[in-house]
Amino acid sequence: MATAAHTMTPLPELCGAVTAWVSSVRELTQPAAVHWCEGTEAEARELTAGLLRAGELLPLNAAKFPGCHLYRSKPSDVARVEHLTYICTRSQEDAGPNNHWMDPQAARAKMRELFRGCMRGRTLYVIPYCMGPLGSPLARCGVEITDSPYVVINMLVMTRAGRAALERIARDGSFVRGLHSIGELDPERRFIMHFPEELAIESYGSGYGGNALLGKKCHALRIASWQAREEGWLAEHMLIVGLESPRGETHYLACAFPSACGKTNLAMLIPPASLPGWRVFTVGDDIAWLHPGADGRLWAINPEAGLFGVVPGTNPETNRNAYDMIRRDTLFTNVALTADSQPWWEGLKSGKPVTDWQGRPYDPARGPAAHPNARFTVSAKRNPGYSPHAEDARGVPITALVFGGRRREVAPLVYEARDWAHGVLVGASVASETTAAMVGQPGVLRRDPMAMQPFCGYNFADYWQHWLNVGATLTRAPRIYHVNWFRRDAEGRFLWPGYGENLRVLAWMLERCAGRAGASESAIGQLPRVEDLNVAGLDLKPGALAALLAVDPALWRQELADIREYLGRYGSRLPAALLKELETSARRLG
Ligand code: SAT
Ligand code: MN
Repeated sequence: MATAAHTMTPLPELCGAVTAWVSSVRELTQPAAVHWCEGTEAEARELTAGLLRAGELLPLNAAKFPGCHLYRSKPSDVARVEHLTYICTRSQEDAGPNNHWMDPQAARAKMRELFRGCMRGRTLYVIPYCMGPLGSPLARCGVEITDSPYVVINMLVMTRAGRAALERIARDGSFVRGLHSIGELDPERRFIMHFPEELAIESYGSGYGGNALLGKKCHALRIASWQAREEGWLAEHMLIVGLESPRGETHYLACAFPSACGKTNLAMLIPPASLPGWRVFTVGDDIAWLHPGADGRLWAINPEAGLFGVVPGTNPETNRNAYDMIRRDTLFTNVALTADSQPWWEGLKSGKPVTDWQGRPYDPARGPAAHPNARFTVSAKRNPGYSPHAEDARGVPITALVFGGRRREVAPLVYEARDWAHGVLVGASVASETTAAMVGQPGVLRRDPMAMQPFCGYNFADYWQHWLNVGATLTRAPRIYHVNWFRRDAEGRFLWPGYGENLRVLAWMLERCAGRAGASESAIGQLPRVEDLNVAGLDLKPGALAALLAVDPALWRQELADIREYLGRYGSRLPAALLKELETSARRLG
């Protein structure tokens, strides 16, 4: 009997549409070789070995960090570049004031010139991938072409990539086309272009994360948000977490926070010892695809298969599971090194850096040892809390949706929206201080609706209308909440301990959804009273909880005026229902 290897069809013969596209890209980019990714472990090992031989990957201490490697980006290529990211729709209005826009023909022409001959002397890799469980009707596929083997080894972890994905593409008959080249890694010749009307992405000049792993933000959010509107679902920048209560009930929450605001930590939350009986399961840590189900509920899948998480701050106290998870078979990007080649980062609380993220002798005068946006890439299966339902084809049912930002004042610890339409306004009004996940000044407050400001592939006004439309189809819609873990006192100290203690807030939400927890009515929604939150065993400063739950009328009048001004930028396309909700809140504030 022939072995499987003998009978397997060569990848280029599986799907004519993919092969034709690869041929045209090959002609344009002139690579020295073409490699179709099978997606096997042996292939990943060979690619890793090649990168090690080329000196592009560095081995880490094999006794302490088996199977782990370090990659160092170019110092000018360490974060997403929103100012170079474009949505190229025929009509500029469709991209909206929230996106940079370029005419699709002009963008194609510009990119053609950049891509022409850019892979000479390099290998062109073809990565067929599936976002979501391979057998799920909710999953969607794409093909990334890249000349970066570092991108390939990331994509092999972050997505279901290889033969099985290509077989599904051949069955589906459609796929997102993502063309990527690192080019010269020159910030002056760097563009991340999206063509949602053609389900296409073209990215040139960066090798970093969201700019280059095209399955992630480019496909699973920008292009997918467009597909989702056409097909009646939502593609969101949300983690998905399952909480099993001491009663033995499991509920799932989908929570949106801007990049580097703790999504991975919340998705992998460790219950504090003073809250016995709770168990936490991770479904996803960054992206959720939410579909209305036949039962009137919202069902979620995680389109990703791995985590691309922020390293700094990870230690046994902040996130024990993440700390353990990244001690083997993990790819580190832009961390520092100890004398015995262990990875090191700020907030690790042990060890000492001798080499910084750029490979120089560590000198504190030059800034942090690890880059603040240093990342780990690791399979979701390495997470000890990975949900047994994370790969369910139909997804998991969502009990509550949570929006949050990083704000030192104004936003209380938590509040509950009055209903779905008010919840859409709450999501649309999210504001957050910028972080190291994007190029630019960190710590600047900006509007980041639904944490999707960098990721919505079309006009936010149409997106909010789509949210309202989806809500109207749900007979058992999730309740909607807003949280702020980052509120500070007058001295600038955090009022809330965060991390595992956030479970206290999530537990209140679940009790509210079950009709068991109290709240007090405020102009902006329902807030827990001090007695409604379980703070047993929590060492809060006197008055801290009251300060965390305070809604200052003067600050909120200003906040609502800012929100009105912001929403006004969307003109006549803005759904009237949002303004109506805003007026209701304003009237209640007086
Ligand atoms: O660079 S990524 O987009 O992958 C990470 C993030 O900013 O959320
Ligand atoms: Mn993210």
